[in-house]
Order: sequence, then structure tokens, then C-alpha cells
Amino acid sequence: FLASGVLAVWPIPVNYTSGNHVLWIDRNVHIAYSYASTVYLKHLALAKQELTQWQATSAAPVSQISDGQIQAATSAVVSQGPNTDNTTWSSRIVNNAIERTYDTLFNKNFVPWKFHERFSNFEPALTSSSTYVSLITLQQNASDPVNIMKPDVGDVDESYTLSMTTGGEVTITAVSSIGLLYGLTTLTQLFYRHRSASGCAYTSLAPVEIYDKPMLPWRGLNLDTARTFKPMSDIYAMIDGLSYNKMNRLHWHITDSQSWPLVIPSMPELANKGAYASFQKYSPEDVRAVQEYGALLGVEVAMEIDQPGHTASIGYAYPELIAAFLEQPWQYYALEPPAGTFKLNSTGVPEFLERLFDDLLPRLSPLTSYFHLGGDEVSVNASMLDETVRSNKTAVLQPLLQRFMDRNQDQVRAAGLTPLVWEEQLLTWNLTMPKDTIIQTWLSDESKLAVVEQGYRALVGNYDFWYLDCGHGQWIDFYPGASSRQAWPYEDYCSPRHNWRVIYSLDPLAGVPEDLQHLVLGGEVHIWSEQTDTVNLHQMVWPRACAAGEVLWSGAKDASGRNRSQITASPRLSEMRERLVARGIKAEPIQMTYCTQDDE
Ligand code: CP6
Repeated sequence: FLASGVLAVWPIPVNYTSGNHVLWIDRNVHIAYSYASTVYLKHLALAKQELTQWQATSAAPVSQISDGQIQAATSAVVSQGPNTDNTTWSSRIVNNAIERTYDTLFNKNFVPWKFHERFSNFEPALTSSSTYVSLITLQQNASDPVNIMKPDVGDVDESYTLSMTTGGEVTITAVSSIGLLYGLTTLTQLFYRHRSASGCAYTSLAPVEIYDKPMLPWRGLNLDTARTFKPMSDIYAMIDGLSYNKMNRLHWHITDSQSWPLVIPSMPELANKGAYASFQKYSPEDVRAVQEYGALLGVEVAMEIDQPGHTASIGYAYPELIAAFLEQPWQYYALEPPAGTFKLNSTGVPEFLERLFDDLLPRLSPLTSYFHLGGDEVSVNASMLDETVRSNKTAVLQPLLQRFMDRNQDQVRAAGLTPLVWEEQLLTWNLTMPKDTIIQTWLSDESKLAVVEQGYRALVGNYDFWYLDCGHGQWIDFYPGASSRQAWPYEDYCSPRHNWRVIYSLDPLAGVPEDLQHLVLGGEVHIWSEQTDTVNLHQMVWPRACAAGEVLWSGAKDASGRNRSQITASPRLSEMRERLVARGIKAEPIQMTYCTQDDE
């Protein structure tokens, strides 16, 4: 029996199966808790307290390794349920997952070394009588819509079971193709690279019984490709990383005031003038390729066109639509340069949006259920310069924004998509929207609560926890007496960064009454990219995003209702980092190698 989260191999113990037990106790309790936490004394104190309690209630750290070991061998046969060809998305997902599982298990560089005691290899000796994984049986519940031509998107049963006998027989069952994909993903995480000449993948964990399912259905990352451009290879690698963590949404913040890299064939000037460079664009084929790649790995791509604010880059092609375009001082009209926002009462803007969405949405809709309409940080000062409005009064702007939203939502829904919007549209502007609109919160737990109390579905991702580019408002300390946050460049209030433990400590359900918890769909970590491009993207995201992934999958509380232990998460996160590195993702270390070695 494996008590488990997504970081390593330990899904939540939902179903206790008697008989097959593997006891696996963390031995790596020496985490670097005193090192990274000078800012977060609250967490440091908590960690010390947990460590003391853990030591008081536990025997000396033990790893129980069963006598035998199981090796992965290329001779393993996969016996599949109903998915046998590649004619449906469902079967493509499963076949692709099988291929990738083979790739991972049999390419010795793709499985990590197991952490070991200092001066010990801490792994079983390989014997000639080794047991091999002989049969991997995939069983898909026949009620799954296996013939659908659309990948499993939106609400899909993500649960799976995984069992591995001491004889090396693996059985994975699931309702959906995504469940089978997750089961195979977990299977790869049971194996380690052996220090033998052959470097085979082995595990000593069998027998294994896992029943696993996520707590929350929306487990995402918001990737900003407007502040800096990201090549396609980075986006694919990002989807790989999400998939390894059973995260299932890529929120693609593709445009913003700084650049418009998205090619719209019927409006070529948008990207021709709005992209940073002719070679920094995403073609319709690129967008489709990202969607398909994501679909195969269980990652649904939800694209955002942020508006009416954050739209200066449209002004390069359509200056007549943008108020306060490149206006100075930009601090007065926007939170970062350059200023520029849609004119809220012009006839040109709705015409523009209709053409834009008519081109874009039908191309997106076959592979997604969602479209993000933006709506954050609307500038009232910019509307003073908007000759169609000339006002900063809520009473004037609110009806204009409502009309704007109604039109946008109608078009998104007509394309068969569910809209997402940033929280300000509901909480600052009090717009009326259909109740199935998904409201993305970022400012606070209180805003999340306000959203669900009004009966809307909410995503979390508070800037002071889950913005991977940001720290805790350090500008105040750096510039005592500073009167305007906007006066300082982004890097001054978005650094240093939240460490993984801050990320781990956000509870998406905190403060939400039980009867409203179903309205918290999940959340997203964000990598706003003012200071992040292809050089540091993956280090900025990984492994900290894993911490959010685990919270979204397993919940922030453990089985006893206490905050999930950072002490026990720490070695698992370190191990997950090794796994990501082995698979080609440049994830940062979270602690010294020393801390993963038990040398007492
Ligand atoms: N860009 C966009 C951003 C931010 C938001 N939207 C942002 C705001 C505050 C901080 C970090 C990022 N850079 N389009 C807010 C949703 Cl601290």
C-alpha cells in the first residue's frame, strides 16, 4: 500500500486493499529547512515543529526494501483494453502513453538514480533470477466514449488503479484514456536506474496497490508568451513537465501589451506589426500542434486573449482602436509599459473582436472546451484619454464593460466554448455573467470566496503564493518611503521568488465552506515572463510548479486534516526534480545533495 502524492509515486490512499502492503517510510528527513526560509519564519517554525513531532512519534528512518526486485525489460507486453488502433483520440492517447512509457523505462537515462545513503549504493543486488515486468495490462472501462473524435477534455474521470505483483505483473485500470495515461505515468515513477553496468530500470516496491484520483479537476500553468517569446520546443517541453506532474491545463497567455505573436490569417497586420520579430510568431499550424501535443499528454490548452486592457500591441496595426496608446507616463495608464487599452465605446472594437474570434475560435474549438477572455487590470485613467468615453467614472465605464463582456461571451459560447475571465470583471466591475463562467482569481483568498459565494466557479493562484516570477512585495523593504508601487520596475517588486514551500502552503479550499467547495475547480501557477525567456523558463517553473501540482492533486491537507507536511514532501520533491532532469527538463535543485543523503 503506497500512501502517495503526485511528486513521487504515492497517490492518496483512498482505497485500502488488505493483503498487499509495501511500507515506505521517508528516510530523508534532513531537509534544508534552515537554508531557504529566512523570509518565511512562519514556515520555518512550522517545519521545526513538525520535525520534532515526527521524531517523537517515529522509529528511526527506515526504508523497507523487499528481498526481490523487479526490472523493466523490453520484452514486457502491453495488453490493451478496447483501444487498439489510432482512429480515435482516446486510442491515440493510450498508444502514445504506452510508447512514452517504453521510452522512459528502457532508456536508462530517463529514470533517475534512487537517492542513497552516503558511501552506499542503497539498492538491491541484481541477481540472475531477477523478476521482470512481463505483462502490463491496461483495462479501460467500456463505458468510456472511446470513439470520440475529440480528446477527453473538460470533465473526464481521471482516476486509475495500478497494481504490480511480486511476479512483475502490472495491471492498470481506468475509465478514461487519461486515467490509463496517468497510471502509466505513475508506473514509470516506481522505477529507478540501477548502478549496474546495464543501468537497467528496477523497482523494489512490489507488491503495489494504488487507487488514485485528483482532488481538483483544473491543475494548470499560465504561460506568458507575450512579454518574451517562447519557441515551440519550450512549449512542448512545458507540456511534458505538466504531464509528468499530472497537471492537465496549459493556460496560454499568448498576447499582451508588449507583443502580439499570434498569427491571425484574416488580419495579417496584427502579428506582422505586433510580434517582436518576424521569426517570433505562432502560426495557426503551431497553435494546432501545441493543442494536439497537449491532448496526447492529457494537457488541455486554454488560450487567453487578454483585453480590454493589456492590448497596446494591437495598436501597432490598429492604432484607432487603442486608447492611451504608448502614452507617457505609462505608470499612469498601466501597471507596466507600454500603456494601451481598447476604446470601450468605439464601434471599431466590437467589429475587430468579431473578426478576430471568427478566425480564431473555430480553429481552437475542436481541441478545447475553454477560452480565456482576460479582463484584468482595466485602467480607468486610460479611459480619460479615450475620446469615445472621456470618463473614469464607474457609472460610465461599467455599462460599457458589461456590453463588451456580453458580446465576447456570446461569441465564445456560439463557438461551443466556456469563457474564463480574470476576477476583476466580477469583483471590481460587478459584471453579470452566466454562472458557468469560470472566474480566475489572483488577488486573494477573499476574492476566491467572493466568487464562489456568488455561485461562480473559481480558479485560484494568488500572486503572493503561486506567481512563480514573484516574491512578497519586497519593493517596500527595498525602497522605504516609496509612494508608488508602479514607480518601480517589475523586477523590483517581483523578486526574490517564492520558494517551493510558499507554493506548497496555499490551500485552494482554505476558508471555503464545504457546500461551496465543488465550485473551486482548481488553480494555476503563473509564469509571467517579464524576466523569463527560453534561457531560464524551465528553471523558473520546475520544480516549484510540482508543489502546486501536488496540492491540486492531493489537497493541501493530509489524511488527518492537517496541512500536508513539508518535511515529508521535501525529499519527494527532490526526487521529482531528479526525474524531471533525467527526462530533459532543466529543473532547479531545491536543496543540497547532502540533504538527500542519510549519513548519520
Ligand atoms: N500581466 C497580466 C501581469 C500580471 C497580471 N496580468 C501581474 C500582476 C501583478 C503581479 C504580477 C503579474 N504581469 N496580464 C495580473 C493578472 Cl505582482
